[in-house]
Amino acid sequence: MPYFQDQVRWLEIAKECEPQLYHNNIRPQSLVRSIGDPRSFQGWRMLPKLPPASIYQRRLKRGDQLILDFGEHIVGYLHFTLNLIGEAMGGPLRIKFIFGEVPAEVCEPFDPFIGTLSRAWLQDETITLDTLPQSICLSRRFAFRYLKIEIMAASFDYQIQFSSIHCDSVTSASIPIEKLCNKRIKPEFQNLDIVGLRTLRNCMQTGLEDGPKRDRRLWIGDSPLLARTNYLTFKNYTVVKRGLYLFAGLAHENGQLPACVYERPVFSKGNEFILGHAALYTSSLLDYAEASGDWETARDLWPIALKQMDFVMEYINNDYIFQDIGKWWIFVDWRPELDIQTPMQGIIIFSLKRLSELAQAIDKEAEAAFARELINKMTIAARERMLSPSHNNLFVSGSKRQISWASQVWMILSGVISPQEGAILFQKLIKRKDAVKPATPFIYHYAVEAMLTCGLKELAIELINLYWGGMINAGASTFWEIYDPTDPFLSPYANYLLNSYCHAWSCTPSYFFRKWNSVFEV
Ligand code: RAM
Repeated sequence: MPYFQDQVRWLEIAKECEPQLYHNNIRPQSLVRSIGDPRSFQGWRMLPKLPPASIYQRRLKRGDQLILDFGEHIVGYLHFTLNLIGEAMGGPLRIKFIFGEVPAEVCEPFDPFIGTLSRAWLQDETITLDTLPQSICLSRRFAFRYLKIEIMAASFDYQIQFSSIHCDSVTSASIPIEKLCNKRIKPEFQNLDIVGLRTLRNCMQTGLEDGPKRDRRLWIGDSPLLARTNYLTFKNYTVVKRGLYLFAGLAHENGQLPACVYERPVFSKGNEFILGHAALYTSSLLDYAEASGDWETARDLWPIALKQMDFVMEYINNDYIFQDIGKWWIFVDWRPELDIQTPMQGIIIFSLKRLSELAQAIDKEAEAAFARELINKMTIAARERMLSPSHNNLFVSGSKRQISWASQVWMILSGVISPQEGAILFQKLIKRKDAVKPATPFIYHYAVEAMLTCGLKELAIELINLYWGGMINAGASTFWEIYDPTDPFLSPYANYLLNSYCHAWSCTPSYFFRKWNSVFEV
């Protein structure tokens, strides 16, 4: 039984909002050679070897392999034509395609496999052909920059030769990124902008995907970041609306918003529930209405935004402090040692404030009246119990009184302290070697946002250059799911090859360059 009587209608709206896909043929830019180099990201780099024409001159036999570089990260379908060199095929041809977002994926063996997610996320595909010539399109969509082709088996009496290879790339972003680049920003940020826009473009499919390699679905926590960047760049409001309705229409039987949703083969949901991310839905809804002017959607989906606060309340103890009672998944960052109490206190205060703002905008103040008192009490409690004089007046979290970036950032963004106080806090934080640092662009995004809110322009610029710029220096043409400058192999999934190297929650430099344009323009 659906919890909300409108769920079926909501799914109908999600269906109507399916965006058109735009296609573009992308050809390989060069034939490259991989070089093992401990100074390169994850130990590998590519040397441009030969111009693209040489791909079509090579005659290949059993055991041969090629690595093609498409020049930048793309998402789409591989098409190729293979010809026979020889009289006839004495035996079938077996050929393997390995797609890599980063060099290591085409240089390191996938097997024997270790990892906590499916081996099938690693992008390799083997086909067997009985006759040649043939023109083929691989049916699966791939996300890649590098393509390794291995001739696994063929009989001695023939060779093969490619006469064409291209990727039919797809996106629902209708504007070419070259047209969107913010020409007014300083030259040092131009490339960051292009990579941010490309990341978002490649994640914009018939829905917004968190990563086109993995997970190829919309996660509720990622969606506000890509939506905000989209409003200021591609301006595809319909694809965001589709996501908002999809989450609402697929609500669990107790009214909880699912943590992620799938579009195919039919609309369906994952069975997870992430408390803080569900609470932030209200903020996404308000962002959307403000950006698009579509307040009707905000009114329509108000009941589900409000309902999420029931689950939040269970986690607030009598002292108005967030207490993890262990019922649901709490995600703040991919850092296992991170204590989530203080960041969650901030996320909830922030969400309640956004709920109040939304309520005010759509005349639902009476229904959100409870939020006002809660915001005040949780704010006072945070200042009294989490701001620690014995820790140089930084916020601490949990029984071990941990100092982390996530805690300070969410205390600032939730307004528990003023921007002036936040500025002092940050100056102290950056000097603390013992503070738990973020692992993902997800939390680095909020760190930059908090710095800009506190007027710390230089610090924000430095962080963007160091973190997102660090990925570009390591070879990124799209931004990654996870990046730790001190550990290139860091992975939440016990295998860095499973990481997504085009991940939508990392596209936000392009948002900063427009939202806070005066900081970045010449
Ligand atoms: C991973 C992905 C996704 C994120 C969740 C919490 O699967 O990185 O983007 O939202 O975790």
